[in-house]
Amino acid sequence: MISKQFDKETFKESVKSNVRSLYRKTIDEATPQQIFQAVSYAVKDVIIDNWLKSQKQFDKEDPKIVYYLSMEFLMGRALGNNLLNLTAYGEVKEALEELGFDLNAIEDEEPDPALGNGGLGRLAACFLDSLATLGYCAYGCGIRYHYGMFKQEIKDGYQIEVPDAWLKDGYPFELRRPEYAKEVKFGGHVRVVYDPSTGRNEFVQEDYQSVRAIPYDLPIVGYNNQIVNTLRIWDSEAINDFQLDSFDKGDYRKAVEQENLARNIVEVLYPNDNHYAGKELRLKQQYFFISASIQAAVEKFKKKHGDIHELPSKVTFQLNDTHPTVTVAELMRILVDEEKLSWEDAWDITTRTCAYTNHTIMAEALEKWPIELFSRLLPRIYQIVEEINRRFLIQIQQMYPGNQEKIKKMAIIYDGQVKMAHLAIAGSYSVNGVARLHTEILKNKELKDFYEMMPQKFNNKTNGITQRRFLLHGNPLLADWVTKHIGRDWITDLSQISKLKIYADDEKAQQEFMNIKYQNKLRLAKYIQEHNGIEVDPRSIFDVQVKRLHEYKRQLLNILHVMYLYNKMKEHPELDFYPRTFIFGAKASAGYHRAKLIIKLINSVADVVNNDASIKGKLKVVFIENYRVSNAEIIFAAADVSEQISTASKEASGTGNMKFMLNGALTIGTMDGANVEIVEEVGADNAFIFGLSSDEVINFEQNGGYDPNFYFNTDPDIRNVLMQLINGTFSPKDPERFRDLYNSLLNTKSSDKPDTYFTLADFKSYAKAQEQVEAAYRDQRGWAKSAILNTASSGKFSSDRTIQEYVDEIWHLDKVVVED
Ligand code: H2P
Repeated sequence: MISKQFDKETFKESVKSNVRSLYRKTIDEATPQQIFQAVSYAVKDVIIDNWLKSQKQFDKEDPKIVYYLSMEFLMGRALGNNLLNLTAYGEVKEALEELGFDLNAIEDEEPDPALGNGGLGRLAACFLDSLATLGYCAYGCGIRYHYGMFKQEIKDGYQIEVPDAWLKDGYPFELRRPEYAKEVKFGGHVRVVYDPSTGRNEFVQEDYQSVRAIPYDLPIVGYNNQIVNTLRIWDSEAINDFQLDSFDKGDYRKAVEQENLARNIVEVLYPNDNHYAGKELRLKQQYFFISASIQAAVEKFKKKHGDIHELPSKVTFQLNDTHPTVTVAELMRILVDEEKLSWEDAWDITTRTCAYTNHTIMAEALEKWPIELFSRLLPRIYQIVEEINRRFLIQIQQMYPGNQEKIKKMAIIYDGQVKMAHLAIAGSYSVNGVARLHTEILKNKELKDFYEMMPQKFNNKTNGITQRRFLLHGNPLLADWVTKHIGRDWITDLSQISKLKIYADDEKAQQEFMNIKYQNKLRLAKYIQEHNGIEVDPRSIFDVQVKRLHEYKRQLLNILHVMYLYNKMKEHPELDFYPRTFIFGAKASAGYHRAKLIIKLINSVADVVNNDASIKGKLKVVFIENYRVSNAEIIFAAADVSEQISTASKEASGTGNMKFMLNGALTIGTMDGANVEIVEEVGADNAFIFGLSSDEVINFEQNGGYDPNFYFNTDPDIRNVLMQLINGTFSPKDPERFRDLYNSLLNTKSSDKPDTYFTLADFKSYAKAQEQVEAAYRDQRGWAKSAILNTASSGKFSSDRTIQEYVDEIWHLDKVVVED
């Protein structure tokens, strides 16, 4: 593909000339960062050709478009991924070698665009990759945060948040598109004017502040198909920069305010997942990017189509969680106020255009805006939500006459609050969960009333991940091995990977597979040595838990078990322990004190364990600083064991679990989220399942009966580990340091509700499953077989499969082929 578009020599010239024109340097004078920039611009040049071609083809064929609306896109680095998808990686690597550069080192110069927190944002990124690869026309719409997810530094075992100025050197892959700027209005009040000529009331927003939303487009390169889609992230600028005439008119304050508003809106991503903080600026961010995106989408539609009623057949707005839910009201505003449609017409169009994905059942994630804030910031939008609510309540009453309970539970506006999930459900034609179990819980519990009223809207779309980033790019050794055995088709059709199953029992294949794992463990061990100064044994079991730090994900259970193992080793030096390296990577939200304390605990345990010569290096604990997409690729490739140990029912799906599986790690996990489907695919013999089921957890939640003290009183191992949290074993200078964690597990003080994550209930079955892990690993052939079967059974978990299901069952998009 690449040879058709450029040859090596042209590419080399292009890199040289970029260095010259961008930096007035020759390539031997340029810094590594400058080389990265020059190479990226050369690659962008190639992408632009395909981008233009794709747009022409879209123009010609006029396919239906999905707008994936998301506050977060956790893209990770683009250079390597773009080269792979252009199928130019090898040739560019060679070209750069000829210039004296190492492509891997150049890739490391790229800032990791971290415009997301965790799974939700990374899912959006995988979806864009799959949409382009499958040949569907799609826009990602989001925010160009100037500071994405913070950089995590570990100082004295504690997390420190450092701002991540990812734009400071300029980001070569983005394209500023001022010609598509949109105005977005906040505040003021709405004046109702009767227009006798039409007999309609017109709603005029006055005394508002506004900002100009400027789109920046990032190319999303499909794999080997010349399709390039667009991720459009919006920046904001003041409408009237400092103007003297404002000053004269006494509007000085307003001018400054608008300037500040514009600056603040896109400044920073809220570092909170599964948690709603109720901050005014967050609602501003939401309306800002939604208003701009919907305006642009409607405008684009109207360029080609005369009748706005056709919108649902040409456009879907997919709401990634409730964060973009103002879409429902903004589209109504455009249709009613600007397109002058009747309410009924507008509602019909809106509810056939919007679709909503739910990503969590965590109560603290539910967005509920106080009416006062919502109506002050978005006065016209609030009026529209009120009217949607009024009509929705009538519908509920018609269905359940006299049932006040239903109104209370389902109203969009209730108790002084605007409930975004209810608005999303009322305004969408599809409501989906992200794994089968999660969708069942939505239908039978969390959203039961809505499901009973409108069952036809509900459906499941089990998450997926892109094998192109998480195998082809992240694990080149295994990718080559897979290709050698089954050909290249898996790259765009992961179901093909099941062909590897016939090698599971083959001794040579097993050895090769384990040898590749070993090479990847060496690569990670080197990274850990360089970044943590800890030496780990690549022959030990690499047991990994990487994901955001949250109590429900239960990193605490993991580290308590490490403490328990350590105690056992000390008490029974005669026992034969298989060497184990427990690897953690996690960011904690800045204000989430308990999560940060868990990080400190992990590091404190690491300090003691790693420096205790008596255990002969058989147990190591590593906390990898600043876990993010780029180091994730290295980590997944090197894992033997994948820790997926959330409290059953709490993890909607998980996607890290899928990345581990693809790379041949065996799961130790609860029957939660997509783990259920993973085990179904690979077989229970090739995973280690433990703990309460989601039904048991829900039963405890509804009927009580969980008493952590029972475990504390009856199990000496558990008591011992818990006592170590408050007797200074891991914090000799401050024995009280981990008291809060102790309390959280036993609830002796903080609240009368026992630990809602049921950590102690699962402790012993977890420890038992870990014993099985160790026993299984001793049988190297058996382990290799299971590892191969994990990779071979991961076909279902490609985001290509997920996207095709969205297309078939929700979006109904048309496939586009770009011809030469
Ligand atoms: C969330 C859920 C995950 C899910 C992911 C994508 C919000 O991600 O908790 O279970 O897989 O969305 O649907 P996370 O916890 O990683 O921030």
